[in-house]
Amino acid sequence: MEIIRKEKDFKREFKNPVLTIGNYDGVHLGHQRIFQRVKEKAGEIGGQSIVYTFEPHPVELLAPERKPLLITPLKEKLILIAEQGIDLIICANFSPKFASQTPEDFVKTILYDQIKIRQLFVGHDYTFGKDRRGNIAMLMELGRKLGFNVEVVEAVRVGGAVVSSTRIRELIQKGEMPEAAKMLGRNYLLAGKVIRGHGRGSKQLGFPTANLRPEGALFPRPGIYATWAYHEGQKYAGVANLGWNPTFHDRKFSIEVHILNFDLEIYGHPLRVEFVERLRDEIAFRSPEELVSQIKKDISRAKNILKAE
Ligand code: RBF
Ligand code: MG
Repeated sequence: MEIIRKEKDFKREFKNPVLTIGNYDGVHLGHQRIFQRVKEKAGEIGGQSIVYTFEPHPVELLAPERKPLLITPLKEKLILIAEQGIDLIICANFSPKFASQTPEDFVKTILYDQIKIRQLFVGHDYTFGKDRRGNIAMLMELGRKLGFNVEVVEAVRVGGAVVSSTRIRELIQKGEMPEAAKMLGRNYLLAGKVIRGHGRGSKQLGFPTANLRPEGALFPRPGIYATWAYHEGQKYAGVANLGWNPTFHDRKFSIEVHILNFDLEIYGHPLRVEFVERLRDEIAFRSPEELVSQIKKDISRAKNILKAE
């Protein structure tokens, strides 16, 4: 797998390129189906499988007030796409100049003249370019004219509902993690670095927490969660709290994870946290002791859910 981010690097020979284009925020089951089709086709014609995506998200540049919270910040997105077994990711810089191209020019000069695509796959609802003029009908027309195939990949449904990034964002923000996971094809996760908290978890409560400074900004609904944490390739069960620690009258929102069977100092280290199931709301307890006894119950429920010790 290779990632190309500089325009000068697109200017090379690709072998029978089979390409899909999209924002691909979430790398959800619908996206995954498209990637599988791209790989299959590339296999059939002995070509390279390519995902063409953008950074920043086009909406960020064109309509920042409507900018969605990303399900997967760039780094995460690239890792997840790479895990799909795609040969090459082209991540184009979505600049004002880039945005000023007409959809026809983009397809002709970049996809056709430069990359020389043989086959293009797009999602069922794909549109691009100014006023969304770039759409499936236009791509098919251009494909006929220039000489490449266009195939539309149908939506994936989970329990009758179409898998979409918008729906997944909603589920995450409602704390409905199992439902979000069904559409993502994986648990929702936040990746980031461990930062210093109050130190109160370990000193006062006996339940130390790793406080996460996440790369992304789409947080599950505040509350207590059963989690998996990944640190240096190891997977640990745990419980997380997203909230304001009202028992201690803290004001700052924090994301903290108590990792089970773990006693390393990991300030400054990268950590990934998967949110598996929401357990309850955060509450203001009358005393730290009451909070501690509730945390013990949270841990035992989390172990049950995660089938972990
Ligand atoms: N703080 C609260 O004020 N109310 C809570 O309901 C609460 N629940 C928690 C549940 C778990 C599993 C964990 C790990 C922490 C919880 N906390 C809660 C946060 C706690 O106040 C915090 O970890 C310490 O104050 C250290 O920052
Ligand atoms: Mg802490």
